[in-house]
Amino acid sequence: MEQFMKKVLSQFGIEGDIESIRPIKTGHINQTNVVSVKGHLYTVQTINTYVFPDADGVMENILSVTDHIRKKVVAAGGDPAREVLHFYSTAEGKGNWKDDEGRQWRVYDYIDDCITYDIADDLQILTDAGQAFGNFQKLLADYDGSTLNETIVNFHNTRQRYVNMEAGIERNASGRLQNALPEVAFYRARTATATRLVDQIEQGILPLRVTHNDTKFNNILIDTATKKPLCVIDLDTIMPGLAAYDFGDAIRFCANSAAEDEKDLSKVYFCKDKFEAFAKGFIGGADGFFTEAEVDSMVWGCIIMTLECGCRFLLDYLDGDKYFHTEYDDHNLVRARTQMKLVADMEACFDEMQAIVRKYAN
Ligand code: GN1
Ligand code: MG
Repeated sequence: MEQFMKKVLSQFGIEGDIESIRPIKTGHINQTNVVSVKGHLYTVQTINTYVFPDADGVMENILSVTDHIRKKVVAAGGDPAREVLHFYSTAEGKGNWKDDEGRQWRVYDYIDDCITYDIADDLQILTDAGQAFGNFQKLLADYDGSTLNETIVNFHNTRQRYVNMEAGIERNASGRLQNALPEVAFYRARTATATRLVDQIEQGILPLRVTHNDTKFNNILIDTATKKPLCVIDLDTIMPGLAAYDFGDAIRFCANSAAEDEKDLSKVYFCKDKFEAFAKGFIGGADGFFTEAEVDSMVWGCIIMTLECGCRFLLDYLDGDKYFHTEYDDHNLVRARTQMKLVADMEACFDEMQAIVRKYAN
């Protein structure tokens, strides 16, 4: 492992003996290690090529977008070593290197003295995180989205996600459909809702922006000393998208009372106070950046991103756990159920959520 890691690092121009290797287990997709060389910490990751077949495209996007953001951080007098990820390039100028077994590697500086949260309890941190994710869209407002590679085709096309779910039900590749009939019925009953944002893009109601598309609360690094957001990470899915995708996916994750895979559903509920705290930062902090139609789409985004993620967990369960890392047999089904509980809770307080969003938009 150590010898091989050394070889990987040397592809990116980093030489020296490895002092330690520490795995990080937070994400559901890529494999990550923190590696120390001459006292410097590097994040060394293999890109999951089942999820991201076009690793070149992923890294082209990331190198270019981080470059764009770095210039803005410098111009604003910020610290580019801590406020934006710094990726290393190979001798050919690529951000990824393919080994003999076909694994795709990338390396970036590990940002120390910060923390990520899986569950958010501090409302002030939520407001700050909302502002940071909103600001991320602002930083990329002048970035030409048409130059980005589509790293996962139709990633947040919830209409297509539903088509995929139906195909998975039909295939029943894992033979586990019988265990998931109430879940299938729940998601199916919301097919009309699921297509709403896609319809509004096609109707020209909602503008496409450059969005992050995976705004889980643990994709933001919080400075340990100041407790303020430092840097947005996990940039694999930066693509043209809707403001409501980033807002909605963040709420799906951070306004949950419990973990995404909590088995005891009595512990899982939608937290209105957390929703409000995040909305205050994301929408209130954006100072009129979002259009009227975008403001109106935000709560729909929360419900639709939660439905979408839930139906993806359900599909993966039916397919036999091919996409998301799982730790036990029903892990994806458990995840699909927590998302259902959150959707039901949000449906019940839809009007209140709308009123909160409007309050901060004005
Ligand atoms: C995956 O990479 P990670 O763990 O932050 C997934 C997201 C899901 C999320 C659910 C590329 O995110 O879309 O919302 O799991 N990322 C990809 O936890 O599919
Ligand atoms: Mg990710």
